[in-house]
Amino acid sequence: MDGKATSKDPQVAVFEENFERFGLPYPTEQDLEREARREQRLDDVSFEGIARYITSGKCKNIVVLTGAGISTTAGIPDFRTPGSGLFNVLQTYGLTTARSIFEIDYFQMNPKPFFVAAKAVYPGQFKPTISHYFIKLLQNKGLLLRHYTQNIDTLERVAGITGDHLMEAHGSFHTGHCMACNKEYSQDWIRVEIMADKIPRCTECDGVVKPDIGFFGDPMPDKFYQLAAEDFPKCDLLIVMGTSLIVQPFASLIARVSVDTPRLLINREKCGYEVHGPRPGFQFELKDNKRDVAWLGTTDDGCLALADLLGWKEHFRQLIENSDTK
Ligand code: CNA
Repeated sequence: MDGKATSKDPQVAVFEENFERFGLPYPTEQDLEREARREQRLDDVSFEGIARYITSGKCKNIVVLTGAGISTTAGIPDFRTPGSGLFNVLQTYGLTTARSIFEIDYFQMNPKPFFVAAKAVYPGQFKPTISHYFIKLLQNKGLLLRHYTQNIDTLERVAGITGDHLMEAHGSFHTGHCMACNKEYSQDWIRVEIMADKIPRCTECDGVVKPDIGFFGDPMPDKFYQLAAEDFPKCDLLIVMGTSLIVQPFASLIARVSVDTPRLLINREKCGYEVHGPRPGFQFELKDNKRDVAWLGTTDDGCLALADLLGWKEHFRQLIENSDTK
């Protein structure tokens, strides 16, 4: 994953080059004007308006973007929530930013905080949340074009969202590699070491074994850009849940849908005003806002409320009831 980027940051140019290289070029002035001239898609710029749009038959390709906030009710701490975030846990190690634990230079110097954090989010200990099942419900209804997640906890897979509908933008714990000799290790082998509070060490050369999750400064996988180029031009609703929209280039995805595409944020607080993409971040307060809606509260409550408005309450209940991970 790449880090927080400012508009002057040379990293932003690198992301843009990659989006362009994989087929999602920066829009021209004319493109933006054409998009802006299109008819407003929501009959009302509200949560209810979004629900009516989903059931209107005009909304067929929903892209969902998520972050750590959809997994906090599963018991996995996020980075930023005061008192419970990994941030607080890691202050024990004298780190001033949670980001340090996912920085390769810091990891090479001191891998311990990373493995403490990894233990907290390691796959196999947690169950998906209502929010994960809502995304699965969108898939079952044939409306989910893709779910882009920043999470590394693999709970979307546990909820049954299939690999072809999923982009794990920051990698996963599925495999790991020795930092010195590149020997591959399985998730199960690494799990045993991490759960025993050990730093996993290569059986061949004693190098540190790092799970294959993206660190700050690691390039995003090509697949991330390829899928974005495929998905964003046809996305007709963007749902963003449980993320502070700080990490780039993920955050810039909200600016890759056309300027007439409705966007719904379900989160504890508003965010995503400045995302350094080709189009504006969220513009909830703009006088002539035609498409951005914020629902504030927990993502689980937001998903339940939306399912209700959509008339999917019973389907949703059944899906959660029938999941074998209850
Ligand atoms: P973040 O920066 O910690 O932001 C989380 C956001 O979600 C904040 O705006 C919170 O207020 C909000 N939030 C937390 N809980 C809820 C809730 N129940 N309902 C509604 N909103 C809530 O996390 P991001 O995902 O934006 O940051 C990206 C990093 C965090 C990624 O690189 C992840 O890999 C990394 N991370 C992942 C996990 C995981 O896999 N579960 C856990 C912690 C960190």
